[in-house]
Amino acid sequence: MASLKDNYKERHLFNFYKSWDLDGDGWLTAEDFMSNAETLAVLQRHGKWEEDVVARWRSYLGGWWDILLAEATPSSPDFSNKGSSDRRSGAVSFEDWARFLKKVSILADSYRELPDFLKAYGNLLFVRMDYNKDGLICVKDYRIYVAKNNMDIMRSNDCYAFMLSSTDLRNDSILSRQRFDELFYEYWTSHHPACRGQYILGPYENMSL
Ligand SMILES: [Ca+2]
Ligand SMILES: [Ca+2]
Repeated sequence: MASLKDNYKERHLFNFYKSWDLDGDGWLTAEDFMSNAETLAVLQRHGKWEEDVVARWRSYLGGWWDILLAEATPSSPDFSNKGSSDRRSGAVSFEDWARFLKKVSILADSYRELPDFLKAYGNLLFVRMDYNKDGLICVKDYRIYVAKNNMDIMRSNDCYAFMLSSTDLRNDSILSRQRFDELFYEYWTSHHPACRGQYILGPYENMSL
């Protein structure tokens, strides 16, 4: 089922547009992050809008946005001026995002060394995915997560099975938090076409532009 070509770009394109660029204009902005914060706040309160909860999430994701903008835009010393003519200030393109992730893959050797906002995102993902709150991820948790996020439910069993190592199989096909972190780290950093972590954020579709 896994494609043997480099699926790195495909999964990151899917994630960029589906999870972050909420207005679909091809740029990540503070407004996208605020929309995301509001969605998460309402989800946390089971569909209710509560101003203090929304404010808390806005502040939280605002912090993520500040880190991303500082790290990913060409004004930082790591970037050349190439492509600066079509830049939007205060916005992050997919190319910026990809460069940021390349830097992450060079600098981080494990989950613990990922940038703080990606680790915060990992924590949030784990909490949201662990539907029955037992501190573990099983295929049922994963299926519910995939369904709730309008991803391809028909592929969820296969994608989950793909992520399991022989040790996970011996552990009743259940992912510990440590294994989740390993898969999450692989998702962001591995270019290996068969990297198990490619589905930890859910099944993705081909979005090659
Ligand atoms: Ca946008
Ligand atoms: Ca669970």
